[in-house]
Formats: sequence, structure tokens, C-alpha cells
Amino acid sequence: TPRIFSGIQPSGGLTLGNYLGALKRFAEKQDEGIQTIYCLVDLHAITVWQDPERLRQQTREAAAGFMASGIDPARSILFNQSQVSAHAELGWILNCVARLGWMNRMTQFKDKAGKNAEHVSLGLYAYPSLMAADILVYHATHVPVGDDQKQHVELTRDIAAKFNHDYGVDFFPAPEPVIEGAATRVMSLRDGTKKMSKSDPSDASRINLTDDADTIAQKIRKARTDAEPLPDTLEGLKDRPEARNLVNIYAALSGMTAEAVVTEFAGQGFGTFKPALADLAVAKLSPISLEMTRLMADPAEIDRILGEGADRAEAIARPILDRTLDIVGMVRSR
Ligand code: AQP
Repeated sequence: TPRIFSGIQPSGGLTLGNYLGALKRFAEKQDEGIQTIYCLVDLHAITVWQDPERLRQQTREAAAGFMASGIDPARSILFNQSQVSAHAELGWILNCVARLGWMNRMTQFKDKAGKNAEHVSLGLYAYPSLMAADILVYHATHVPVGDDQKQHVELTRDIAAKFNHDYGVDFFPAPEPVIEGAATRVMSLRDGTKKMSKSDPSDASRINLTDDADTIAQKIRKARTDAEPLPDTLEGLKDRPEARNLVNIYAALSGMTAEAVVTEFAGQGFGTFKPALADLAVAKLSPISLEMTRLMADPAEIDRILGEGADRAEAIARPILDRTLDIVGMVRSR
């Protein structure tokens, strides 16, 4: 049976990239009648330093962001990772299955570690095998992610296959990455070659789901672009990453194809296009930020929802972890 799992790190405020690459699509999947499990991956977040009080706050805020984006905790399972210990337990077993050579090829680690790889945490390096555990502990079949996470889902497939092979079982299914839509990689507003990221030091590089209308409009107005008007075909955006990014954002927010956006604005300058994009972004994001504010007013209710989600997640994960422990040869006498 198809089952969807995906997660987001509560390592900062949610961005437009998280919304278009993940949240918006998470909500659509839930409406397709497939079981959907969505997780705030707090154990992943601490692979880089997080202030404890802020981490708790960000986890609740991210939960509010999920619900404000249309994820309904009655129809989807919504919880934070650390409340279901099966993730960490399977993560350890998969650390013993994954090979160093595989981890060395992960581009996200290289990007995040930069030149300072000696000084980052061991957890940051092992991140992809914990992510494999997140997915496999539910026997999830489909993983909706942004384009940047495709490599990690492919690694998960390799880890699942090696586990099955090493233990001579047909136990873990190979999950499929689901990457679709006009904005599978939203780029920074300051640099069209870098992805929009919640941990970018420049707040002007991203739109946060909590930004108010004026802030959104101002960030779009100041977004880096070139001086050319929009071309009449997508081909004309090939070497213009900043322009291409704004067109993609417009397409994803409006539900149009990027081609249709270019046709509509062909020959127009950014003096026309940016205000139109700002209006659209404000219209789509304001209701989300208002709803987040409303939900955040009751943190106890958010905690209750996450606890209930964790109970439902645990009921699926625990038997799969137990079976894994049996396969691996662990004595289980209680
Ligand atoms: N810019 C993006 N465009 C499209 N999708 C994106 N996602 C993230 N950024 C973009 C998708 O959001 C989901 C959650 O990602 P994450 O929070 O687990 O980690 P990340 O990919 O590392 O995201 P950030 O915002 O860049 O976080 P930090 O700064 O903490 O590393 C994933 O499905 C991802 O594809």
C-alpha cells in the first residue's frame, strides 16, 4: 500500500522554498487519499547548533506552518521526530549498513560543511542515514521533497537494498522521490545560483512564511535581477537565473506553467513584473501567516497535536523496528 513520508527541519523559520517545494505539495498529497506522515525532524535540526529554547519555539512554529498550509492533523500524521525513538534506533542500524564512500558523495554535506569539514558534527555527516531511517521505519513508498533532497532519497534506496541483500530478506521497500511542480528548487532572492534557505545569514535572501505584506513586497522589489525585459519564451531565461527564479515562483504560486507566465509578461520589465509577483505572493501567503499567528497563540494545543501524532506514528514504526531488530539478530526478551 502506498504511504507517504516527508519531513522538514525546525532549524529556523519556514521559507517560501519550504512552502513551494514541500508544504504546498504535502497538503495536496493528503487530499489524494493516500496515508501521509509528516514530521518535524528536530533530531536533524541539531546536526548544527540550535539554541534549546529557540528550537522548541521553532518546532511549534513549524507545526503551525504545516497546519496553516493545509495539513490537517486529523487526516495526516503530524509529529516531531524525537518523540518517536524508533527513528534514532533504526538510524543506528542503518549507520552500520551505509558505507563511508556513499556518504562522501552527498552534496548537501559538502555544501553545509564547506571548507571546515573537520569541525562540523558527526551527526551532520550521518544525516542522510537518519533520513533513510525516517522513511524506512514506516515502509514509506513515496517521499515528496524539493529537488535538493533527491540525492538523499536515492541513498535511502541504496541503503534499503543493501540491508535486504546483506540479511537475505525482502523487507524494506525502495521509496520513490516525488519531485514535481514549477518550483522544486526556489533560489535565493540575492543570488540565483543558491537555493533559498532558512539558515542563510541574509534575511533578504528569502521570504519567510511569517513575513508581513510590506516585508514580502519589499523583498521582492529588492530581489536581484538583470536589466532585460522578460523574453517571450522560456528558452530566453536560460542564462538568467534570477529572472528564471522569479518566473518559477510566479508560476508555482499562481498554478500556471512557467511557459504561460513568460507568455503573459513577454516584453515587460521587472518594474511591471515584480509588483505583480509581490501582489500574488501577498495574496497567497498572508492567509498562511495570519493562521500561523492564530495557532501560535495556543502552544499547549500544538504540543497536544504533536503528541497525538507521535502516538499514531509510533504505532506504525515500532512493529517495523522490532522486526528489523529480529532480522539483525538482537535478543528481545521483554
Ligand atoms: N529552496 C527550496 N526550494 C524548494 N524546496 C526546498 N526545500 C528546502 N528549501 C527549498 C524543501 O523543503 C523540505 C524541507 O527541507 P529541510 O528543512 O529539511 O532542509 P533543507 O532542504 O536543508 O532546507 P533549508 O531551508 O535550506 O534548511 P537549512 O537552512 O536548515 O538547511 C525538503 O523537502 C526540501 O527539499
